[in-house]
Parts: sequence; C-alpha cells; structure tokens
Amino acid sequence: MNMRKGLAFTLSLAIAAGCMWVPSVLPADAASVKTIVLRVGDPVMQVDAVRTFIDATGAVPVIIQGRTMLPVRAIVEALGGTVSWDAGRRAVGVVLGAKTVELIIAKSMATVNGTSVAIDPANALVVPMIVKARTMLPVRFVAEQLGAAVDWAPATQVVTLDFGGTTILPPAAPVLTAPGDGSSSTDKTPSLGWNAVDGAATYRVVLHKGTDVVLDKPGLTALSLSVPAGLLTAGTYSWTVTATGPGGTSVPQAKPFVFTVKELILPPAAPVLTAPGDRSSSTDKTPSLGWNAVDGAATYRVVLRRGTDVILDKSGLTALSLTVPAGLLTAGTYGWTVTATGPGGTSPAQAKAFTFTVKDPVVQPLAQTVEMHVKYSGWDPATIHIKAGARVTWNIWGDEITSCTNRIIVPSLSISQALTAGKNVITFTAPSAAGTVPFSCWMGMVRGQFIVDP
Ligand SMILES: [Cu+2]
Repeated sequence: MNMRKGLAFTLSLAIAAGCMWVPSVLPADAASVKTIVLRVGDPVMQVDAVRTFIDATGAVPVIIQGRTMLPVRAIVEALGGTVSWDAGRRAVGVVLGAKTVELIIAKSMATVNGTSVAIDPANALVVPMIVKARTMLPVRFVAEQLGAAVDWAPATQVVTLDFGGTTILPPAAPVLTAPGDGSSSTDKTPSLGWNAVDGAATYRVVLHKGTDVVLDKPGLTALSLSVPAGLLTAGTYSWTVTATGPGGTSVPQAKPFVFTVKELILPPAAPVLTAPGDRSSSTDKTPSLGWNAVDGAATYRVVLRRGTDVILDKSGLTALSLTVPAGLLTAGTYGWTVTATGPGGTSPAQAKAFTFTVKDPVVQPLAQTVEMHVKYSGWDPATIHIKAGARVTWNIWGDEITSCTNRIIVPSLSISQALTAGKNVITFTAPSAAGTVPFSCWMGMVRGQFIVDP
C-alpha cells in the first residue's frame, strides 16, 4: 500500500473518529490536474491519483435538487485556483487563471467573468447554500465553468471532473437569431434559430413561460429547432440556447430572447344582409339597410353604390342598420355591401352585393272633376280652371244642344266628342305646364278655354 493511500485511509479514520484537522497532500503542479473524482456521501475525493479530504470538516457531496453540491475550495485549490468568501454579500468568489466565477448564497444566477449566468437554466432552485456552516456549491456548474467535462455515474453516484490537462474552454454562448427578441406573431410553431459557435458539438434549447419550462431540448446538432405543435398557447415566452463541446457547456445568453405568441383571431365572417330584400324595389328614398350581427365584429362598414359610383360609405358603425340619409337617392338601382371589422381584421364583403331599386313615386295625378253646361248661349262656364297634370273628368251637361254644339273639340288634346242631351263625360290629363287650352264647337265658333293652373 503506498504512502499516500495509507495517509488517506488514516485521515478517513480520523474523520470517522470525529477529529477536524486534515492536511492536503496534492500534486505540486496543480495546473496539470487531469481528473477529480468525487462520490456522493464520501468525504474523500480523488485528485488524479491522490485521495484527499474534500475539506477539514469531513464535508461530503450531497444531492440537492438533483445536483451534486459540496464545498469547492479543495477542488479549486487542487486546480491552482483561489476561493474567496465575502460574508457581507454572502458571495463565494472562484478564480482560476483568467476565469472568475462568483456565486451568491441562495441566488440562481452566478457571474462568470462579469456576465450573469444561470446556474441551472432548467431549475432556478439550484442555488448555493450553507449546510452545517459549509458553503455548498453545485459542482457541475463550477467545474464546467472552470473548463471541466463533468460526468455523472448515477449507479455509483460518482462525479468525475475531467480537466484533460489542457483546458478546453467551453464554447461561447450562441447568438440567437430568430424569432427576433421582443417579436410577436400568431405562429404557434416558431422556428428558434441561433448561430453556430466554435467548440460546440451540441446545443440545448430551453424555453420558458414565466418560470415554467415549456421545452428543454439538449443534444441538438442543428442550428434551429421548430417548436412542436400543441406546445404554445397565446402568451410570452423566453428562451436560451447553450452550447456544449469538449470544453464544457457555454453560459446561456445573459438576457434570454423573448417572443410573444398572439392568439390567431380570424376576421369576422361577412354579415348576412337582411333588408331591403335583394332586388326589391320601392319608392322609399331613405331606406333602412339592415344586416345580422357576426361573431368577432366590433364595427361595420356600409358601402352603397349606383353602378360603380360610391353613393355612401359609412364605417365604424356599431348598430345593425343604417338609414340612408334623405336627398341621397334618386330613382334607380343600387348595390350595397356590409363588411365587419374586429380584433381579427375585416371580413370580406358579400360575394354578391344586394341590390334594390328606388322608384319615383307614381304621383297619382290630381283627380279633378269639372262641370259645364251646354247652353244656347254657349258653354257655361266658358272658362274652366284645371290643375297642371291633373286627371280631369269633364262632365258636360247637354242642356241646350244645337247642331253647332253637338260636338265639342279640344284640338291640343286631340279630343273630339259628340255631345248629347244629359251627361257627357270626357276624361283627359291636363298639360303638365301652366297655360290655356282652348276648346270649341266642332265648327270652332262657340269657344271656351281651360286655364291650366300650376
Ligand atoms: Cu257652331
């Protein structure tokens, strides 16, 4: 049994017996340390070929939050580094060569060469802690930061820190590329992309929603990862990518990228038009245009056309009808559509516009009845007032008809009618313009006239 092994065995006995003082007999050339082997629960570690106590109190590696925790002073010093303790800030400082790592009790973020680094991106509960007055640090994080490749043998609960003599630095944190930081979209299967980094063999993407890990994908060799369908709902996500290579694992991005998934809100459907019925017609020049409400609509827009001319374009409507203002419509045919707008956008218009026809009201000509008697003296009365455009019923009483007045003519209205005793009725439409309309006996002698009043 060689000297060193004997000493180590004695020391472990001493510890078992409860004595606190332990000398360190590590190799002179700390920088050449290749491997450090620890075992959970075992106060003795192996530095290359040398077995030594982890610390003078017999502290042993323990597993907390699935991570191996232990005082790292002996390890760091075995590598030729230094460990400092700032009681005020409860901060442990580790310096090895150009590498400076600071961890603070109960904090999940450490600082590596001034950059803030998550100790365990997937578990914020992995933090430095004081156990039995010993400062316990996560050995994987510390060792990886110092350039070791860390191996964990679950069966034997042995942790091997391989420094390989040559310190291969862990790769740098990858530069994230897409989706852009702070971007938002309705895409629920975004492709997360990053740039390759030297010394990286694989990448690990960790996607969070708040503190919840939504996706944790290690061992990636591609430079992008499409988020599987069904994983994301509307909300804001943050993600980081670390790179792992022979030199260890990179720090994640100091500031995770963030993107927001918006719920895809579809535009509302085209409203169903209700009134006036399609292709209806009426004399109403202020019709009420009506339509049914549609889901997801906040406002509506009515567009009324005559041919291609836009007669009315009203948007921002919240009601389900619009009365066409007076004075806008004249007789003719109109086409109209209604679109709906909501958070999801604007609906299409109806595939086929509804049409309606406005007719000028058929103004029933004024019906007017006038009386005239045929006398020997002539027509009685010989001047009769009628309304322009009126539908005139001319009752001619043949009281005293002669061979002269047995026929009456109204040349301008092409009227020529025999008159007989009793009631004779002539109907005609008065000229639409004011003026006079002469009439006479068929010979043109016995005269009379209508005065057409406007
Ligand atoms: Cu006559």
